Amino acid sequence: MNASDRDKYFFDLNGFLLLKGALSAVEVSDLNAALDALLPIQLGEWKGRVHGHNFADNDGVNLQQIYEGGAAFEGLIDHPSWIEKVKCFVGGADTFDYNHGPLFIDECFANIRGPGEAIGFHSGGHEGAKRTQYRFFNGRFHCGQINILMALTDIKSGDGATMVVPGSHKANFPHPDAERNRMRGDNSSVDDVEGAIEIHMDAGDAILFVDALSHGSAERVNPGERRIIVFRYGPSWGNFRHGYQVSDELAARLSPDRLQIVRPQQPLVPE
Ligand SMILES: O=C(O)CCC(=O)C(=O)O
Ligand SMILES: [Fe+2]
Repeated sequence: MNASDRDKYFFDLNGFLLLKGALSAVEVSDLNAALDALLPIQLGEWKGRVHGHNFADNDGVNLQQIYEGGAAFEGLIDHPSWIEKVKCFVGGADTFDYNHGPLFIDECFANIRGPGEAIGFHSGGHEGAKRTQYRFFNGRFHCGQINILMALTDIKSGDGATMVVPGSHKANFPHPDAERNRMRGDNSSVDDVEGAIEIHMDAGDAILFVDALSHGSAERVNPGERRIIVFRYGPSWGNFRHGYQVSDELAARLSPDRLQIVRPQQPLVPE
């Protein structure tokens, strides 16, 4: 679905959109079954081309390069619930940004998080990072990184919901509560950051957000696990965040449109 005028207004205002029912119940159950087949995974372990990884000690396990994990994940590369919106917000049509096509996925992973786990508060417009920037110029969006964060389980109060400070993609100053926490040596807690809201989701919902938005997650306090998948899209000249590469097997399986998004350029070398 294309970005509507309503999408554009609220994305510009808040830095995110909640896409209700982005994935069908069948898609959610296929994705969970495909994840079950990859789990458990240890840090540093490879399951085919899917890699066990974490960002920090307490934010759960990531299954990096999840689009390598089977057909269920391949459908997320250009999913109709978000791909046209992502193209609109990354933008760049008819400019040098489109040199190798519309998009590139620089990171995609599933994350499994249990009780006591969370991800700390990070990002914000004040950082000025080019890679993750929010930009609107001459009537068009030109964002550096648009994330699609999909819920594979219901994520409600106590489940460790994603938290955002609406509008913080345009912030010029660090959040004072984050600064206070940093001074205390605790840069992790999002729960006591004024203006941060939990985004509750049903399994199958997705959050579209520009990475410049200040965000993190509440700590999971409920038993059981929270499952999400994140795909990060930027312009086609981007590079992998972690240095993973697309396998020849995946490249051979994908349609030209999907391949363009995961590997916009073929290496150009002498025969
Ligand atoms: O785990 C979350 O809810 C937030 C994940 C996050 O920080 C991201 O996808 O950039
Ligand atoms: Fe993040």
